[in-house]
Amino acid sequence: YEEQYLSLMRSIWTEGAVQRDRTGVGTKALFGATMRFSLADDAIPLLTTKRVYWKTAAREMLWFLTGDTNIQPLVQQNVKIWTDWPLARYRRETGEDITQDAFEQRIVEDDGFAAQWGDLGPVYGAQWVNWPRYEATDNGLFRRAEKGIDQVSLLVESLKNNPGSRRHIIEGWNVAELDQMALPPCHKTYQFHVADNILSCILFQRSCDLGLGFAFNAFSAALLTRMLAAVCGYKAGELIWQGGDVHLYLNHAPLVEEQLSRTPSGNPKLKLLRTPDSIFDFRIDDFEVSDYQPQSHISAPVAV
Ligand code: THF
Repeated sequence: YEEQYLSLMRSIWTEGAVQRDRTGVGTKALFGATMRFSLADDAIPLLTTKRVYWKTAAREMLWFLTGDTNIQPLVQQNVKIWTDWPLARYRRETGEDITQDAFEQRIVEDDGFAAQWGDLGPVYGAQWVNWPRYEATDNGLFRRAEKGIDQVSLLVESLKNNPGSRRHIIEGWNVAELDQMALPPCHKTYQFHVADNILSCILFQRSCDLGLGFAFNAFSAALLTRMLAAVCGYKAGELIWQGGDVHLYLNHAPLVEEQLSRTPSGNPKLKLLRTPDSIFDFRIDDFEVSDYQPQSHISAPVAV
């Protein structure tokens, strides 16, 4: 299954068009790609050609499900993959030349500081479980309703009660709020499908950092599918991954060259050790990865 990934990486590296992107780093990109990963018998798309810190991705997914958009609970768990964006804003707006470590320490220790500087705006979690609704007031104006739409709960209900539906969707692309987000959602649409008691997922991401983010995005979507299948009493079938602008950052050349020289090794498995009643009650210890003997980690800078 990992050959699909390596072959997409090779195509982009050899045939991709050089793009000047938002971050200024520059990429090679192709538009429109699909990969299919089986989730049957506990199979999980976890790259073996480099070590992927899957617990970081799992913690991030659990954080999305809480609806939180502040990085504080992530940093508390030593998950630092979202720090760059609040850190860049802090440096820009205060002019202070703070290190990442010092910034993260303040985020953890000072709740007021975290509230002011740690929030990413209404990103994934906010849209997933609290998509804003508006209600009319007596004077003909509209105000934001206290409770938004919980897409995740609605999804679980529809998967259980109306499996044949073609509307099993979680959408992150709230057009009206894009300008308030630190970053508009990359993995923006998840569609689920039930056939013969088997749950599958299509993840569409508008933009994919194939060298760094993909490993997380694919594992996370597979994990979410497994969690949903367990809670709804289905088996998991397939993750179909679709990308719009799929790119390799030009400064990821060492990673790309190294990873393309490696051969996939083994078929990792993911076990859910416990199935809570609610999709919101999974904990990190409920996830166990086995048969994972990846090759060494390859570090690469993240473009902010
Ligand atoms: N921006 C860019 N340029 N790339 C991305 O992958 C990305 N994301 C999220 C939002 N914006 C993005 C952030 N997610 C890592 C992993 C996921 C991220 C950001 C960074 C990362 O650095 N991973 C390293 C180390 C992991 C660790 O420290 O645990 C790795 O080697 O995997 C994609 O959704």
